[in-house]
Amino acid sequence: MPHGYPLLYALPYSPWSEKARWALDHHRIAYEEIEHLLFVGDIRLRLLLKKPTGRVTVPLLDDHGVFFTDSLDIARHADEIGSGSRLFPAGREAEVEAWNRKSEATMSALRAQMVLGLADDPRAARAAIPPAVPEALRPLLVPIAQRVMGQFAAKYRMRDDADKHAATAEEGLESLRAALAGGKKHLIGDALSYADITMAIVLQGVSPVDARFMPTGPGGREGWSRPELAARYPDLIAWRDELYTKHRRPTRGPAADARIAVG
Ligand SMILES: N[C@@H](CCC(=O)N[C@@H](CS)C(=O)NCC(=O)O)C(=O)O
Repeated sequence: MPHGYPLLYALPYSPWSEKARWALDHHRIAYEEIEHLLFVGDIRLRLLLKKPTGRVTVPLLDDHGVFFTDSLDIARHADEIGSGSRLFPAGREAEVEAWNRKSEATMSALRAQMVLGLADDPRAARAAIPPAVPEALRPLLVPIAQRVMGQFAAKYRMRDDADKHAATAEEGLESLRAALAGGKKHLIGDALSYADITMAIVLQGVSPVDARFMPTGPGGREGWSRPELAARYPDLIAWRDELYTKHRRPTRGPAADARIAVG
């Protein structure tokens, strides 16, 4: 589209989409957000990108016909065109990228554990069905929910290293803790960088941030919480909460979680 704002295709509850949104918002870049829908939304992305096969994901930024197909690229683009302080400090880009790789690995492991849990355990799948669905329909929806999660697991090859997800998640959280030792507020220097953003968002899969900042997806707060990890890493959750309070504006009312349905 030649006029208007850049378009951000995003899943409201996805940590990957939140990384891109945060970078754009930090730089006070105006954009229009278009909600991605699981699976059906892929068709729209394929048409846009002229990519009939292979994996398509959100976030995707369409800045007047120039496409940015990865959250890191969107954040870099925001740094180039935006008006906020730099999220990729000069000379420290490699460190930011290393933290982003750590974030990807940790978030993917946490997501895989959650999705495989829903795909393989009918009770978990039943609990993830939105409260608004009438009781009588629930048993019918359980196998459908499990099949959808199974397809999602296949898209991201989550079963390939199923036995490693727990260790990968723990390793990511431990590195974050080590880097923040001594009460440090930032991973690089003493200002907010994309390293902070990318690692703060990992905690969405441990203990979701206040719903005023972003909603939780299928399964709600309970489905996205990992009480055993949250109990082990309260320092990291407190660090994430402080970053949000200082650097991110609430966009939604306190009861917003309740309005989000599956997909
Ligand atoms: N490396 C990509 C990964 C994005 C990614 O994994 N996105 C998932 C977030 S849950 C997605 O698009 N899910 C929706 C779908 O697969 O339909 C990025 O950082 O943008």
